[in-house]
Amino acid sequence: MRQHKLALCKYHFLEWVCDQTERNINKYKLFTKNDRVLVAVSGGKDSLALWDVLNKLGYLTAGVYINLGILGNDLYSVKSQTLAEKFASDHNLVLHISNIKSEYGKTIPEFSETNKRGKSKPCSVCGLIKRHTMNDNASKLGYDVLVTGHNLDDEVSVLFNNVLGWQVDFLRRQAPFIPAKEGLIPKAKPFCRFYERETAAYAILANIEYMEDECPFSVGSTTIENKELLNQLEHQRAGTKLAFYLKFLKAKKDIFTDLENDMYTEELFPCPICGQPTPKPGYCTFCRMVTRS
Ligand code: Q46
Ligand code: ZN
Repeated sequence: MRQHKLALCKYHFLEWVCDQTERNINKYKLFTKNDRVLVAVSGGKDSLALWDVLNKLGYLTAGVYINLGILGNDLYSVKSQTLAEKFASDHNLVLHISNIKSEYGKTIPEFSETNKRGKSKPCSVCGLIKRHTMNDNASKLGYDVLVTGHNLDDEVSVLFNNVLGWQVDFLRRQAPFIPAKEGLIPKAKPFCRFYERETAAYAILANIEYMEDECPFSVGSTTIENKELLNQLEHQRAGTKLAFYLKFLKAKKDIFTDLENDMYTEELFPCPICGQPTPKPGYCTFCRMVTRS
């Protein structure tokens, strides 16, 4: 691991990932051993590796998997659900499953065809539905925190995009921990300091069976383009991505000096249908989309 100036054997690498995760959880005050932690599981390497690490560390975890109804040539949702279920049953863990088609009447590709948000690509509709459904599951089932497997490469790609567009509100809310807000459960990213290749190495070395195929809609996405650009920078100078992210977290405290009070600047109103906050009085974007489609 050039960026850390470390060379570890399999045993010590697995141990290092667990130790570093615990450090991140404590450093960013993500949750404690008394909290009920819901892991957002996609069937991919990051979320299953995260669930495995949290389980080994003795946290009280369960998983939530959302079947998006995305098929493509490799039956993406069918295979990824099977792998998430297999991991849960092999480790004797509870996995909650939501199915977008059965709950809201349409799959992600179908929503995207009938909604202007998704006309060019379903990712925008998909992101909105996933965020809503994850939050809904976590609060209805009484979990204390929702955790996701976002790694450093994911975080840096989003950060890069937010800086390019000077998306100030998004920059304000980009953090390893987002506290609760009325209608929103706290969210945490314990893997935010791990490079993607480290989470992949963990999943392989820990013998986790994960979904290797990417979602068919991820091809040509901005996230992937950003990751390629940032990989070139990292290749020229090891540690660039980690420094970019950590220096951002430090600078944020100077830029947004009122951050301690609230991560949200705008006034928010509860949606009369789902109760989740929305910037304008009335139905939230999710409920408008689902009731109209
Ligand atoms: S699952 Fe959904 Fe991703 Fe597929 S449709 Fe796009 S957002 S790429 S993480
Ligand atoms: Zn709503």
